[in-house]
Amino acid sequence: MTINIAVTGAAGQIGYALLFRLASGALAANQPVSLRLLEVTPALPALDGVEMELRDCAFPLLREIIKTDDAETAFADADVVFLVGARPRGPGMERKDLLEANAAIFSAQGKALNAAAKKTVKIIAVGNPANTNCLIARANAPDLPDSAFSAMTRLDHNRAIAALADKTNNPLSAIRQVMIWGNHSATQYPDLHHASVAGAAALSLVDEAWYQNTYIPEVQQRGAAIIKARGASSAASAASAALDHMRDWHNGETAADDVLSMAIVSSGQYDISPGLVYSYPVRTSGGAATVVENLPINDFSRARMQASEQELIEERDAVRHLLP
Ligand code: NAX
Repeated sequence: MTINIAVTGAAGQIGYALLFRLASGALAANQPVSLRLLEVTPALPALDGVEMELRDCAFPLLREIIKTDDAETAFADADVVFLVGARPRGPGMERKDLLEANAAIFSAQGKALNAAAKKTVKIIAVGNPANTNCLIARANAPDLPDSAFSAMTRLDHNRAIAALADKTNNPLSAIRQVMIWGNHSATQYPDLHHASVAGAAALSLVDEAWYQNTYIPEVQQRGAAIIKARGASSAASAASAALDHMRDWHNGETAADDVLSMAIVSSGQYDISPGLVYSYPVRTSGGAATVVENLPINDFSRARMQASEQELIEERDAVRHLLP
């Protein structure tokens, strides 16, 4: 059966890195793909060019490309939705202005998802501020379950694994149970207290000062470092992480000795305020993502988890007047 995949912001740089992999069948092996691409009206000509390139790849699984500036058309019968398009911070824009501009976009898209997507849809918010954009879309889609919504911290998770493998001189496959808590922002908490490297506790292999003063800030600030080096924000790695997130959720089975990081609608796990879109350690199975509960949390971790929660509460409160 064809999988209907909607991508917003499809003519942007993450879109450009994501669409070709989706069209090649990287999300669901051997499943025919219908791509539904949403853009703002002025970007539709650029999207025509992307469509030409997609067609020129002659991907055998790519059965249909729909380009539109209408959200309901893009989300009609969607199985999987990548909410990538968002308003970037413009000159002189305050954080609050940015939150409000995105609240308008994600309210409208939440309503369109509610009206048009399959009830079994899986949605990932990538566009920033990703967690709060997801919360806004969720609030505007009363007929969809909480479990339909997620926001991306998989790029942070992948960065955290890669940095630990590098530091300990081990292959990526030796790393287990690295996790990101909280917001996809500089308050995110990359937690190594449960992580292992080739079976040994990660924190027994690295210096505590390195973990606290180098590793944590480097993972938190990796996006800024890439902008500084490349003159543009992460695109290929972000697209790759979005694909990892959705592939594992859609039809992956997380190993019993590992976790993934995914921001989901909290139902209060680890005493986080219910309703916030908060990144947790999860395992996926049978198309569902479940928070890994009952991990012991020490004071160091608790303080960082709460600081990120506090930031998410402030973001939510800044747009509360726009929520239904
Ligand atoms: P670009 O500016 O290249 O592309 C964004 C595209 O979205 C543009 O083509 C724009 O026309 C479109 N767009 C804007 N409003 C729209 C709307 N209402 N409906 C449909 N399309 C709309 O940005 P890009 O580099 O692709 O990044 C996209 C988003 O991902 C940004 O918000 C960025 O901050 C965010 N990121 C999130 C990451 C994460 O880990 N969660 C990491 C990477 C990235 O920074």
